[in-house]
Amino acid sequence: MRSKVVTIDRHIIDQERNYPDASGRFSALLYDLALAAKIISREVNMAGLIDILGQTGETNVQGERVQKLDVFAQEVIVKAMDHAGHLCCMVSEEHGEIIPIPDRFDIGNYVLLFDPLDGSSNINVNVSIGTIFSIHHRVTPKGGAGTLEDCLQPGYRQLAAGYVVYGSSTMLVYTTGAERGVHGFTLDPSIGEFLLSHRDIRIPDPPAKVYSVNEAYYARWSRGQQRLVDHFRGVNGEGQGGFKSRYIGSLVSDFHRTLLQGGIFMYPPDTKSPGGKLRVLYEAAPLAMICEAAGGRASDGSRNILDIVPEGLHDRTPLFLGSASLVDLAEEYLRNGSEG
Ligand code: P6P
Repeated sequence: MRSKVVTIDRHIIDQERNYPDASGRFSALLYDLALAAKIISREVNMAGLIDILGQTGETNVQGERVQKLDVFAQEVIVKAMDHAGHLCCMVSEEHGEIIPIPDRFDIGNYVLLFDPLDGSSNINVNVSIGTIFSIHHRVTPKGGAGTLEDCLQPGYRQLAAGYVVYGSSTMLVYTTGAERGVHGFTLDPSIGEFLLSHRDIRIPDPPAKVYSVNEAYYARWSRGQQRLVDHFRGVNGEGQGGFKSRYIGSLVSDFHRTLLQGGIFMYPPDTKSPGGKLRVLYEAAPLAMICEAAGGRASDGSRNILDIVPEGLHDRTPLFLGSASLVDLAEEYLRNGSEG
C-alpha cells in the first residue's frame, strides 16, 4: 500500500491544528523557508554546470574565504524572509551583525538564525552541504527592531529548528519540539514539492557503532578525548572497539547520518580551538533541538547544548551529538580524563 503523499505545506497546516490559537504566521515562516531551500537546492545541484564555483575573493566574518554559492544562499534566505512580516531580525553565519528588517516591511515577532550553506568548502568537490536554521520568539516588546537580547537566547527556548541537506537528494528535516516529533521531507524536483518521507524520526539507541570525528587532531585533544576514541577503536586497552569511523567534514551530512543511523558526532575542543569550532546559535543549538526531539542527546562535553546562553552572535562550542548512550559515554570519559 503506497503511503499517502503529504507535502510539507500540508504537514505544517496539520501541525498548526494542534495550536488552536495559532496565528498562522509561524506556519507561513516555515513555508517561506522551504521555498528558499528549493531555490538554493536548484543552484547547488547546478553548481557544476554554471560558473558559480570558485571563490569571490572575499572573506566572511569567520575569516573563511567565501564561495559564490555561500553568498547566493545568504541572499536567497534574506530576500525570502525579510518582507512577510514574520521576523524582527535575522542572524547569519555570513554576516557579522544582526540583519535588520528593512523599514519598508512590517516587523514581526520571530527571530531567524541560520547558516546559509554549511560545509561550503566541499562545494567544489561535490560533497553534500547544508543549510541550518533556528527560530526563536522575540523577548523584547513587539513592534520595534529585533535586538541582541532577542538573538542571544538559550537553545531550550527555540520554537523550531531544522536543516536542509543538499545531497544525492535534497531533504528538509525540522522539529517544533519533542512532543511534535522530527520529520523529514524529500524534494521531488519534478513537481517542486518537499514530500514527507521520514515521519517521526527517532535516533536509534542502541546505536549503530559509528563515531564521527576528525582524528587528525588526536594529538591536540585532552587525554579523556583520546581515551574515548581509543575505546571506539579498541586500542590501548580501552575496550573491544568494533566501531566504524565515518567523517564527511560537512556538519549537516555527518549529523544527518547520525540522526538516521545512530552513533555519535564529535567536534571536541583542542589546543588550537579550545572553545570548539562550531557555532552555538545557528549550528549547535538547532541540531541539538532536533537530536533531543528524536530521543538523542547534545552536549558540549559536560553540559547540555540547549542550556548554553551565548554571549555573542558567533560564539563557538565543543559539540557531541547523537545516541544518548554514546553522548553519556563521551561525557564520562571527558570527566575521568586520564583516569581509567
Ligand atoms: P574540520 C565545514 O567547514 C565545517 O564548518 C562543518 O561543516 C564541519 O563539521 C567542520 O567544519 C569540519 O571541520 O576541522 O574537520 O575540517
